[in-house]
Amino acid sequence: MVLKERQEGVLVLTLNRPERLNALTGELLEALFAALEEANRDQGVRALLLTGAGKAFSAGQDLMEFGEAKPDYEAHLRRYNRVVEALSALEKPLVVAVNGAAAGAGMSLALWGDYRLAATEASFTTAFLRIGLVPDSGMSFLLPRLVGLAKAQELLHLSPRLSAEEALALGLVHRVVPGERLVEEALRQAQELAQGPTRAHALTRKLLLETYRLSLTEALALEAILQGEAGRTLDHEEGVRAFREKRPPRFQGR
Ligand code: T3D
Repeated sequence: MVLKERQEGVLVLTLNRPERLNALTGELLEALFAALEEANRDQGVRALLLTGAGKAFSAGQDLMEFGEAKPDYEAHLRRYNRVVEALSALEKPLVVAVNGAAAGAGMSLALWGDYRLAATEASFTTAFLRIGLVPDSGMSFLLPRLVGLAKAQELLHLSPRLSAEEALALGLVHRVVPGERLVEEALRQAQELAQGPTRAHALTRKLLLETYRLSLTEALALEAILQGEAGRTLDHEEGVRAFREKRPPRFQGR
C-alpha cells in the first residue's frame, strides 16, 4: 500500500494503489501513519519524499471502500487525522512530488509538504463539496493560509480542476517539472534537505504552523524558545564554524 525506499538520508514513501489512482483506504492510511511514525523515530532519516505510483498522486478517499454501506465518517476521519497529526508533527523536512491528479484528501496530503513539486501533467481539485462533504485532512486549515481566503472559497465551493501551472501561480506548489524528471528532481531536493540542520528544519516547520494562531508577542516568545533549542545544536556550532572558515557546513542532524 505504501512503498518505502531509503536513498541515503531520504525516505521515499510511495502511495501504491495505482489501479485505483492511489485512492485512500483505512488500510493505506494505517500504513502511511506507521511509515511516518517510523521515519520520525529513525535518526538516519533526515528528509522524506512523498509521491504516488502510476498516473495519479491520490484521488482522495476511495469512494468504493465501503460499498453501499454508509461509513461512520467520524470514526473514519480519526484515521485521517492521525496521519495529518503525524505530518504536522514530522521532525524532518517533507518534499512532496505530485505526479498526477491530487483530489480531496489526496490534495490535502500534498499540501503538507514543505517543498512541493508537481509534474507538468499533475492536477489539483478539492473535490469535497462535489460529493457533499466538507474539506478535511487539514485542508480547511492549510488552504486559506496558502492561497488566501478568497481563493480558498473559490477552490472549495466551485472545486475547479487546476493544472500544475495554475497551482504554481497560486502557490499550491513551488515548482513544476516535466513528469519524466519529477522524482529525480524531488529526490535531489530531498537529498539537499537531508544534508541540512535537521533540528532547525523541524523547529521551523513547527514555527510556521504554530505562529498562525498566535499573537505577535506569543510568536516572538515561541521564536525565542525554539531559537534557544536550535542554538544548542551541534549543527548550529558547525554552521557558524564553517562560515568563519569560509567552507560549506557539514551538518550531522544533531
Ligand atoms: O471519511 C470519509 O470517507 C470522508 C473523507 C473524505 C476525504 C475525501 O477525499 S472526499 C473526496 C474523494 N475524492 C473524490 O471525490 C475524487 C473523485 N475523482 C475525481 O475527481 C477524478 O477521478 C480525478 C480528478 C481524481 C481523476 O480524474 P481522471 O479523469 O484522471 O480519472 P477518472 O476517469 O475520473 O477516474 C479513473 C478511474 O478511477 C475511474 O474508475 P473506472 O471508471 O475506470 O472504473 C474512477 O471511478 C476511479 N476513481 C477516481 N477517483 C476515485 C476512484 N475510485 C474510487 N475512489 C475515488 N476517489
